[in-house]
Amino acid sequence: MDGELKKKISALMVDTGKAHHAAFLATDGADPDWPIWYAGYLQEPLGKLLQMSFTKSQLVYCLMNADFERDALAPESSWHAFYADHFMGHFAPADTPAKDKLVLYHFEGCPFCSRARAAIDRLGLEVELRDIFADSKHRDELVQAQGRSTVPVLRITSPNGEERWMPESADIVRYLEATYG
Ligand SMILES: N[C@@H](CCC(=O)N[C@@H](CS)C(=O)NCC(=O)O)C(=O)O
Repeated sequence: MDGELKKKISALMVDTGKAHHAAFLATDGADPDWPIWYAGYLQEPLGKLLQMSFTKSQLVYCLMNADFERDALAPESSWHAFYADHFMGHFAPADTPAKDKLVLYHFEGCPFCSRARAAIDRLGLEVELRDIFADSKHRDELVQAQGRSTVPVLRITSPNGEERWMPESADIVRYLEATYG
């Protein structure tokens, strides 16, 4: 997670806490509806830090969740750091987006395969090459999935394990260019 962003959100929480206390001085900060007040104060600056827009209701919901979770899981923790973690866990973009795993079934002397390999090189992609003549296991996998051994075929496995098999060199090149170009 982004340490700088966490520091900024944490500081914003401290600031919000102070402003709330000043607004509710008469009750020494006591305010049963504090999430509503916090949501109004946080809406704009938190949206800027996380680069997204929130409705007040979303913030009220998140603040209440953070409060329940902290009480249940880490009552001794620093509240502002806990809230910062909570907001980042739910809303900050991941540092590295999950990537599809790419495997190309091919063989050396195949002109259609060399088109696909050239696109992979041009785009600097990490693709596992499986030569169907160098290892009969690769050929068997391909026939099992496609019902025939025509190459090239690109196997795309998404982070959730979903698999897609793409034959046709022109389709493969188009797909790679469109996705990674
Ligand atoms: N239209 C296909 C043609 C692929 C093709 O003909 N591949 C040849 C090798 S260059 C092949 O695998 N032939 C053996 C077979 O079809 O089993 C493409 O562009 O990918």
